[in-house]
Amino acid sequence: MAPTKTILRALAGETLATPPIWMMRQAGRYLPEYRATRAQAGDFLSLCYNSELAAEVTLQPIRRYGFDAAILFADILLLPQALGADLWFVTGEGPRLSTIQTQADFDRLGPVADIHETLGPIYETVRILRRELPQDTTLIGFAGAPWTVATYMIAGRGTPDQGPAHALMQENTPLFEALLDRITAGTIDYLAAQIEAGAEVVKIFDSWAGSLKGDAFQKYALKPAKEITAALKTRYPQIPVIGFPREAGDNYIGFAKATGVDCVALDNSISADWAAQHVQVDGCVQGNLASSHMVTGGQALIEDTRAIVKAFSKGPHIFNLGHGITPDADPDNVQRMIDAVRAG
Ligand code: 1CP
Repeated sequence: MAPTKTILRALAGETLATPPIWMMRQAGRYLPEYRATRAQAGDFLSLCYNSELAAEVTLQPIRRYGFDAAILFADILLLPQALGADLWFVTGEGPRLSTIQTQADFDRLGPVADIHETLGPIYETVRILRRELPQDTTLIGFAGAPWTVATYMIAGRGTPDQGPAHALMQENTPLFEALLDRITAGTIDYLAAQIEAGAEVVKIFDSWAGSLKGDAFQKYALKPAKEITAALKTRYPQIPVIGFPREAGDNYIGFAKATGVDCVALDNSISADWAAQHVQVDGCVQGNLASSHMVTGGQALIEDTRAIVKAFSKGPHIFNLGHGITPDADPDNVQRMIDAVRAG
């Protein structure tokens, strides 16, 4: 049966007169209603694991803006926690994890089969959302890509250059690859469980793909994305997969074909015209608007929004930002962007 929801139609390769729209980090600190629910939950991780409240913050931007898709409220770092890493968030700084530097550190991780014990509440959030979302809103599940997740597991925190992960890759390649394999297997099971619970699309966030060059990009960004996509397609051939190899540059070219993903999400370091010519030729694209426009607004926001809609108008396209909206964004600028997209 052909899909009827606009996001699913675009993902199936249809060119729509108006692109459907959602926004990375659409549930987040720029919204006063999110801040209120987060305060009620206590802290960020308690919010992720409280299915009722996590569903509530997922629904908030749908109620406010009527986006065409909702993205499950969770975090890419829940999988490492489910695999046995310690995880906590330092207010004002970001995530902290126990580090993986040695074989002994790796050996302390648990088996993939055990992840569902920790992640059960996330699947419950998905089930609540499928009941409560408007009929025409698509529910997107997600996970981090193995490389991006590994950068946090190795360093124990976010790093500007992913130095510790690159160092382990050089100095102990077998250990690095064993970790990547463990995360890949966990990601397949995690996304499969999200699909079983009701996710209609899944997205793989490789936020740090841009620091992998040449052969390393092939081995550690492209290959795991291909493995995850192939495993999911075997079990759920009708579920579309979105890949986001952020800042991949020329490696965006051919990424969809090489991995089997149905859509490639684009950051804003490349031009929409370039991406239309080199990436959209292979299928649906998503993204590209600089998230800084959500802070600064004005005529530049309207012009860039229109330019992206126009550049991608000859093929399948889902409107989105090039990266997550930031806490200092003005919620009114989000409405201005949506109006500019829908006004055509
Ligand atoms: O204080 C808060 O309320 C926490 C801020 C926050 C939020 C709203 C974090 C901490 N995670 C999230 C939710 C989140 N994270 C979603 C939910 C759905 C939505 O988009 O609305 C998603 C998809 C993510 C994915 C995520 N988490 C990524 C990949 C996408 C990206 O932004 O590049 C990454 C790298 C993370 C790690 C993470 N989680 C949170 C922070 C601050 C970070 C980045 C840490 C760092 O690198 O320093």
